[in-house]
Amino acid sequence: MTTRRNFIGQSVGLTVASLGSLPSTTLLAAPPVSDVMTLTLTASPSAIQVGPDGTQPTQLWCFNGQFPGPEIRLRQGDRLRVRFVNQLPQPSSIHWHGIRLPNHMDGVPGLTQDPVPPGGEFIYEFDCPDAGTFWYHPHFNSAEQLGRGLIGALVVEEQTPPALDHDLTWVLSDMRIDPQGRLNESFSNRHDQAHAGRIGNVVLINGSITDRFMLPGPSRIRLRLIAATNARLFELKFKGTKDSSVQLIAIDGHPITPKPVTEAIGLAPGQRVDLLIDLDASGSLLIEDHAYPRNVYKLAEITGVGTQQSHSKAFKTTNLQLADNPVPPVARAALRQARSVPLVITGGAMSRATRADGIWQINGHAMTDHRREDLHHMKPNFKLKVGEVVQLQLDNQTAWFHPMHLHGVVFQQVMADQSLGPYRDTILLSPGQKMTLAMRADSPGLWMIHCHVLEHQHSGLMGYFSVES
Ligand SMILES: [Cu+2]
Repeated sequence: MTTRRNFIGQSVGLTVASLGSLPSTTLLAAPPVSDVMTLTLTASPSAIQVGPDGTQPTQLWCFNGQFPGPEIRLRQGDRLRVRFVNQLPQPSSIHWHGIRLPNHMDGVPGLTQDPVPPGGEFIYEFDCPDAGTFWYHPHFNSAEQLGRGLIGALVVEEQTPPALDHDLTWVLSDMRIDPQGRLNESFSNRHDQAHAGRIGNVVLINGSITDRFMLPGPSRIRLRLIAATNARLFELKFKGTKDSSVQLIAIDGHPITPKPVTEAIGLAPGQRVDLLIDLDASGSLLIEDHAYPRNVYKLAEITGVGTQQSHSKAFKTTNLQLADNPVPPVARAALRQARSVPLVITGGAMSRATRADGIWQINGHAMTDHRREDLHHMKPNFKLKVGEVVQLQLDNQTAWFHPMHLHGVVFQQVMADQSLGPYRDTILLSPGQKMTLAMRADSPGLWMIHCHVLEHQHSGLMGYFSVES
């Protein structure tokens, strides 16, 4: 079994995180009651150690000098006000992935705002209507800007957060570095664009290769996983000691009926899951990633240490059903009458559809940049009225995986029996897969639809839809 302590594929030992250095641990601390959370996020270059022992600090781009950027935590219904300062050598922006917000706050240069130039600033201000696990990142030259480290967690807590021992966030990312710790700067090269994207050789949890976490047991843990990689997929298997259990409680921020995790959980770039882990006093939970069968590795091990009077014992048999978010439901009748919109994905290696203007296409069109001049001659992929329900017929005619992300909305997969799957904002299409999504347009504006493999996005796999009031 490979671990992450060294470059993936090499054998290694263990790093132990003492309890004091656990990343992003909140011990039942309620956030201060506030209606508006105000902060500044400054994007700038920083050198941070991300590689194994013996490597040099890696030259990254960071929010507030941190990698990942600071975790933003606020309460459902609260307003977030962020002063974004761009100290990068190129334009940038911030997109608030999964947050249902007004279009002009969505952070997409050329579509919802002008790019924020080097030395420039922009104020983002919006309410957070949904509780859940979200994240933020630039939406300009994304393959490079996220690949250099500009990612961060955005956690919206429930009005009455459930009683837990620990509420942990793990921002999962990867980096492509050399044995000295230098970042490979061949961002969005043609090979990565046409194949599976930029997959790194170190996998990081909250920016660290630490793979062992000790928690006082027994304990009940909410673990928020955010796939913030450029391209790497995860297929996580959980192996717990007999009195430990893992339940899936939310997908892309939105609650589901809790269900025991009995098989691998897939997590593609952009996606999130919330897990409820009951950890025995001296139990342990091993998390392995099986996404790439030739490179199975240990992502992490969580171990219970000592004995504490935990909430866990009492809560162990209780379910944790989180309250639904205020998403307007898709009515059955509306869905039956809904228009079908085809979204055919073509291109990539092993395809004859690869062309000079872009490697990938949606309905035959490649959108490769966020420049306004590019958008002038690009029509929206489809147009909706506010409140309109639509069936999106996705058809992946390529040999590659594509996690498709829609801005400004959540959607549900229409299953074979016509039932609707969980709310999501990003869904993974397998090679050759067809899929129907039900979606209701709620907010006017121009909204992106794109692959969250950022090298695919950069080489054509994006478009947009308009919602008119
Ligand atoms: Cu893709």
